[in-house]
Amino acid sequence: MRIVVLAGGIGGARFLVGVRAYARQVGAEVTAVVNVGDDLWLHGLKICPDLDSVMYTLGGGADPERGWGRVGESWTVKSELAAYGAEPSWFGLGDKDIATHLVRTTMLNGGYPLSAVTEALATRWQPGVRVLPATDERLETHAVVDLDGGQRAIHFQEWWVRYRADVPTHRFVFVGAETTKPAPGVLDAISAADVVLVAPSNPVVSIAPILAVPGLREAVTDGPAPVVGVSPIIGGAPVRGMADRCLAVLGVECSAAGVGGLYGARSAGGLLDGWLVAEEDEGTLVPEVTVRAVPLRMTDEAATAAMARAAVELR
Ligand code: GDP
Ligand code: FO1
Ligand code: CA
Repeated sequence: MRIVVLAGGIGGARFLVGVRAYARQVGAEVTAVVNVGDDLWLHGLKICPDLDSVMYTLGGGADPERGWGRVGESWTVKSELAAYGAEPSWFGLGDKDIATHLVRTTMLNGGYPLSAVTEALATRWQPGVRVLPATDERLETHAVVDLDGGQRAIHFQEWWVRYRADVPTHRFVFVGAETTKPAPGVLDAISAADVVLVAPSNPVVSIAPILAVPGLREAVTDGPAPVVGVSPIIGGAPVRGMADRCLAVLGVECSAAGVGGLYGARSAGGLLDGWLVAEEDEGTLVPEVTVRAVPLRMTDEAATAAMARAAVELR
């Protein structure tokens, strides 16, 4: 069996740990197609938060409390940058993490595409699943906000980290998306898949930018594989993060039904055939989508593998 997972950062990464465990039980191959809309250039370095969350988490090197960056991190470079007054001061790079960005940036400057760089970095981390960026090209999520008396578009990281999503926001824009194409391997993986899983990632700023890559959404919706999503919202709230604020920008209710409806039924021009919701959300209805309620808290690998199994079996 071949499983493709559309994934953002922490929710995607933790889900992939369970999908990998399930895949080992049944002898399946897993390909993760990961959001790049959060990516940014900082201090001359290319940072890919969601790809790194996936790689570090699957490789056993992620910080479990923060959910991003490396475990056992030190912050010498960050404090040295602060001593120079180097901006932005609101985004902190750890020393160990910086090594990743140095290797990545050197390879990108040497002409390698992000997908090849990601594969090279994975040689160290051995994630056990194929990790592909959604696209090799620049696609940046920006938020259109009211700031300093005017309307401005700011980078997703500035919106999320600096303003904590707490600024009047009109919409999100996936800058550059229209001229990107899926990274090598993405369309082949989708067309060869037996099932496409949508991880319990932020639907607005993790999954939507993946689907904004021209041709990618169509490959999923028009492809042979059933599409099953897993709700990141339990009992009307995100398990962590600020998906509630992101959904509010779209005018979508923060609930399993709200997100299921946002994705919509594949049979009605949307994305999903199946929608896995939490036990707490039993009775959730999404028109023309098969909904099932199971435990959805990714507390450990076994619990998450059971989620992956339930998702695959919903197809
Ligand atoms: P980010 O890019 O680091 O923000 O991570 P993602 O977009 O991949 O995932 C963020 C989402 O993961 C949030 O909306 C959370 O609600 C969701 N999430 C985190 N832990 C859990 C969990 O244990 N179960 C479920 N169902 N969702 C979770
Ligand atoms: N999130 C923060 O809240 N503050 C930070 O200083 C920060 C630094 C950072 C550095 C590298 C990296 O890969 C991720 C980092 N994040 C930080 C997380 C990042 O903002 C994530 O994209 C968001 O949490 C949403 O996906
Ligand atoms: Ca993200």
